Amino acid sequence: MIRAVGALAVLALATAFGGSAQWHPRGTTLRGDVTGDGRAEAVVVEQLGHRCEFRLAAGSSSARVRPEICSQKPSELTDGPDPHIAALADLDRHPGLEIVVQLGHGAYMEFADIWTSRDGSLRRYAGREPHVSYGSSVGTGEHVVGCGSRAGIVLISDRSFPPHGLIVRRWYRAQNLRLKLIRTKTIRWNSDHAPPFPEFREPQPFPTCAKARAIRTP
Ligand SMILES: [Ca+2]
Repeated sequence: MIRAVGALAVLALATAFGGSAQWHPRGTTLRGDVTGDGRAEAVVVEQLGHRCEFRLAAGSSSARVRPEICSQKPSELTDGPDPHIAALADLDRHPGLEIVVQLGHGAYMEFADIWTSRDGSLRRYAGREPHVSYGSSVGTGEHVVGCGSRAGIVLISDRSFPPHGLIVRRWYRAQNLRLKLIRTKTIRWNSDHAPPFPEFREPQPFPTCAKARAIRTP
């Protein structure tokens, strides 16, 4: 009896001082072959208790993720969906799917980073953060991201709405843990209909090459 009471007291102390914080899943767990060995891993963003501490976990590998929401909009962590795994997509020509980690959102846009597995560890693509954004509004136009018709090409397009409608399509080569801009093309587009390009399909991001994606919560 005394031992049980003692254990309860230790548990109460641990809870009071935050010692009981556990890593727990945030958002949907996706499954896909991230390492390229032909077997699917469980891929998820985990949070430490209620703290602004996150990690990306894929199978037995994990890596810390530090979304800017921690410094910019920490109050949204309590009930918002950020961050989470948005999609597993085939982006480069290296075996294994890339991991699209949604980091946060604005009024109409979502922002995501790209991670991949190399030699048993998770590596973030180099370059600006976030790597991709997607969404649309009357004010800002539409911003989408998909894959090109050839393997290893990421296609990011911006569309401004009529009466001065334009579509700017940008092709990037996904190589050596970077997205490198290789081509830009601007097209006039004054129709109210969706542009006839595959990267504009839904759901975003990567409608053309996502192998698994999180179910969007309303
Ligand atoms: Ca890959």
